[in-house]
Amino acid sequence: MEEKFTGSIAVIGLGYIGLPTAVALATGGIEVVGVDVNERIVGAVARGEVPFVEPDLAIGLSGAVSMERLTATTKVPEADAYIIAVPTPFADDHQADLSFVRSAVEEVAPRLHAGAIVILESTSPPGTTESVSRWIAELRPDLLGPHASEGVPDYYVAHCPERVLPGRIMVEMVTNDRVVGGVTHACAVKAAAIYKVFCQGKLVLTDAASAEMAKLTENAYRDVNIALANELSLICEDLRLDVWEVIRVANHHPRVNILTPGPGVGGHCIAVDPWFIVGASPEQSRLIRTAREINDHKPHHVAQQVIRKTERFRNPTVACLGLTYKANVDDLRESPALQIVEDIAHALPDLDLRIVEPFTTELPAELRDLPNARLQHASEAIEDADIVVLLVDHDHFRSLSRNWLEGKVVYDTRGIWR
Ligand code: SAJ
Repeated sequence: MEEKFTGSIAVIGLGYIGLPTAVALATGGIEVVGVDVNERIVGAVARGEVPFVEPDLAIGLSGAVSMERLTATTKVPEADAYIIAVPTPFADDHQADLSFVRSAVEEVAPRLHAGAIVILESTSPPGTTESVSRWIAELRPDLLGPHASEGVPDYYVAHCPERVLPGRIMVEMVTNDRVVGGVTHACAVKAAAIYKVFCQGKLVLTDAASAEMAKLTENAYRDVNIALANELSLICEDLRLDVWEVIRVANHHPRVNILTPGPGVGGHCIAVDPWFIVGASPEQSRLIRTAREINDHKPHHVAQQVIRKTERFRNPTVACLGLTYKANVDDLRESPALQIVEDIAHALPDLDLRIVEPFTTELPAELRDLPNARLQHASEAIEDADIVVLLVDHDHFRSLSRNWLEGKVVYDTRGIWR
């Protein structure tokens, strides 16, 4: 394996993955330039301020900025390595939208010098990294790409998917094993030298397409397992059984570990990535597609259940606790809780709807125009409520007094108040 990397690095995309990666590299002594098209994010990072909630990121960022190891800009600079960590959303047909990756490559290509490496971190369908190598070759016909020859190329390209868990990013970025997939083996070796700067886990070298597919497989594995838990919750509801009790007991088997049912699966990873597999091989992806459908249906089911519970009351007040996609993060992307609140509000426009979300100070755009929805503290919202719906298992909600729930209809989608 190559010696530790000592050159300069540009990290393109300062989101949930790009920014922590930039901070980890800068903390490891590398000169890092963070790049983003969003001037507000660039301004915040340049001042050493974190634009989103993630434990331990703020301290790392302010240290890296004050030591002048990390700077931020909207323009891609010349660097020895480029890490692309931009979003790869899916289009309406569930195919991956690679336009942000393409734009990043178009910014990088003119500045690429001989011997530089381009690493794609964004989750992508198999073949994307090789496409990046080809796109660069089209934009820079003067350079020989690694896909084109077995000889020494002018630039290197690799895929190093991130696997960090939001809420534990700064820990897992250092301790997790890291998959490093090269367009050629030399590309993987060169990329691995960069991750060696901060990664204490194993660096697992492979080819680029296997790395891409492995990343998608990891999230599909979790999605399928959560879908089993969510399907069990529907079955148990139908059979009037307590799903939490059933799972608790079943999990005493030495080879059974059923995950936790909930209001659905959100976030920008597990709710998205399995679709890239379905998009790449639609005929063969039956289980993965079904799991996605089960998890995507769950928020609508929860909303219907809440609507049914309101029928017992003349002018009910409903308190919904939590909007984010999971506990203790401020991220609303693909959030089932948000979907549920939207479903309820649209079905019952006159409902007195109280929303509690400790990680925000204002309602998101999707809910702002609803005349009867308001953001409140837990105590006020619960006090006035006839029905309390727990949607996110934030620590804040776990610590609430159970006495507050007395006399209320309680619908706990996370099973924390059993
Ligand atoms: N959820 C359940 N039941 C469970 C576990 C999770 O309903 O038993 C729900 C959560 O509430 C949330 C969603 O699933 O809505 C996803 O949450 P998560 O904590 O399982 O995962 P993410 O999306 O925050 O992060 C995942 C991780 N992937 C895996 O664990 C395989 C992380 O390691 C990846 O780096 C990340 O996706 C990513 O960026 O791909």
